Amino acid sequence: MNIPLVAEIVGLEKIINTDPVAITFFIGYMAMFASAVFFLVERSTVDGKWKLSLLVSALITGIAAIHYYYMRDFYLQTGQSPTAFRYVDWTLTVPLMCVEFYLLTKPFGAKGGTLFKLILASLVMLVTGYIGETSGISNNILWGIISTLGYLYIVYEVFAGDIARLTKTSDSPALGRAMFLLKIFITLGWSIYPIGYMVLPGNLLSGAFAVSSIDLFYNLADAINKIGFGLVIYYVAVSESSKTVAVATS
Ligand SMILES: *C/C=C(C)/C=C/C=C(C)/C=C/C1=C(C)CCCC1(C)C
Repeated sequence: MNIPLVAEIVGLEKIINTDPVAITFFIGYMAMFASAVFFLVERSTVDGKWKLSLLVSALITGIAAIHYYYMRDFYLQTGQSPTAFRYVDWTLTVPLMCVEFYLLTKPFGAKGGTLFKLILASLVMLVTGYIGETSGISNNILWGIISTLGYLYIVYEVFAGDIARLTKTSDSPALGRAMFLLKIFITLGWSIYPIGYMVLPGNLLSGAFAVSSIDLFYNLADAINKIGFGLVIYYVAVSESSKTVAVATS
């Protein structure tokens, strides 16, 4: 049997009480879990074509909740979080966010090709980002730049490419408002990640922040982006569904 030493317990308690990174792992886990339950339950209150969008929101937050469950534990035991957990999570959830863009614009003519381009760009962004974070100091700026090209391509698609065009021709005010908010998420919200990356040793902002761990950036960004993104889609789904009810009863 493995009885922990008193010193170990005191150490753990100190981490939980005073380390902001540890606290954000806990909050992140609970918030993601609660959101997944919320989106799943609310699925039954929206119209047919929105049910899939809410299911995808539940998957995004649910996948993150499970990763946070493990990352939180690992962090408490070791004071670190493996880069791989983080990137496995993103490699599943960011393409699912691309699916959300596709589903939102599909009723207005989005094609599979658009989805494919978005997913490909997100994979380029994440695979090169992972190489940059794990391959050491000497090349992480270069890989970060390549990764940023993938990111900028997604921004381009949403602001000026297929997604923007379909939103414009959709004449749906709810979709217009949702896209406006989602644009804020992918520019301001998503930019937290490359900023966190640039604080890594050897990178452009190294030493600029007195934050010991890049995980603080990533935890905050994940909570904002995954839950906020899902709530925006929930908002469109609810407003579009109530429109159908209004038409049906008038
Ligand atoms: C739920 C997770 C999300 C929305 C993750 C998004 C991640 C990014 C936008 C990451 C971007 C990166 C760059 C643009 C350059 C440096 C490397 C990355 C992967 C941190």
